[in-house]
Amino acid sequence: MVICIAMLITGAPSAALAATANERTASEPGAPGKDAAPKKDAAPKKDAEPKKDAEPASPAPTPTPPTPAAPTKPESPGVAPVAVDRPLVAFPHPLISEILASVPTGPAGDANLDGTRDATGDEFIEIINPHDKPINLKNYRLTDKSLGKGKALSFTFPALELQPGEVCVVFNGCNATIAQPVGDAGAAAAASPKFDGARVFTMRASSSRVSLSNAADAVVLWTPDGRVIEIVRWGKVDGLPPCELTEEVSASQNGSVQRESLTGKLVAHPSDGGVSFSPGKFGPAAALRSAKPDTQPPKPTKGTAPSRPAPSGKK
Ligand SMILES: [Ca+2]
Ligand SMILES: [Ca+2]
Repeated sequence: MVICIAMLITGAPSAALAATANERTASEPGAPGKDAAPKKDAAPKKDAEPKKDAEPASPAPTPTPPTPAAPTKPESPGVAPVAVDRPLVAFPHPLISEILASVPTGPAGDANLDGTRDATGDEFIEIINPHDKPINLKNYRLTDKSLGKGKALSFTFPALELQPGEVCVVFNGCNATIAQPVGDAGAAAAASPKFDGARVFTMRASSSRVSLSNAADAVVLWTPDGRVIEIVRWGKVDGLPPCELTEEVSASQNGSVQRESLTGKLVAHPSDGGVSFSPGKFGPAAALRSAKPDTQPPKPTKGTAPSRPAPSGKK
């Protein structure tokens, strides 16, 4: 009675009281009303019975724990496979691995080892074969930002098969007398022991104006059919064609930029005893050179390598 009166007299508190009342009723055993209705809904035990009948026919799916994946790591890898990521350029294109545009001053700048430091003649572009198969450089072309127009820097390779990981250096060559063996646009030469066994070329630049600008320029690599496949640029350069592999490097180098790995960026060459370039030498490619694709076992596929050896008897 008291509760009823309160509900009638007050507004908001009545709701609270009502709620309390409802809760009380709901929790009270045997209370009629709401409890009855849900029971009706849940009541149909008939549904459960057919299930019983069906049980023998199709036993309830036992929650089968997924078979734990067998460890994919080989326990004892005999020979460590050469881990080579997908090259930055598609096969069969070469990849620029180092550029020396800013020749250091003094004797330390004699990159082509002809005994004289020359701001133009000692410039070089180093390329490698980043693939696991040989490539041929015939008619690939290197230019600067002028894209080979006019009397600007341009060098077209003669036929030369580069083995996987093999390095090739193209010196500007202006006023230079580079030690043999050295090739040019007419013909390639044998590997040069003076340059870490690389294939060495000279552009035979006819003038010191045919050179790479220290402040702003680009090295552009062209395919034999005239497509641009790689651009390395520095400083403010306009008019370069679009190219998927366009890399911007710092213009202010007193030395070269070299790739930090086969698939890495071009970064300032570490200064090794005061020498901040390394024509013909590209350490990361050594792994490719030592790999012998023909005799290598099939490359393990990431994550899916079977742990059990395949049956060897059956064909
Ligand atoms: Ca020199
Ligand atoms: Ca190098």
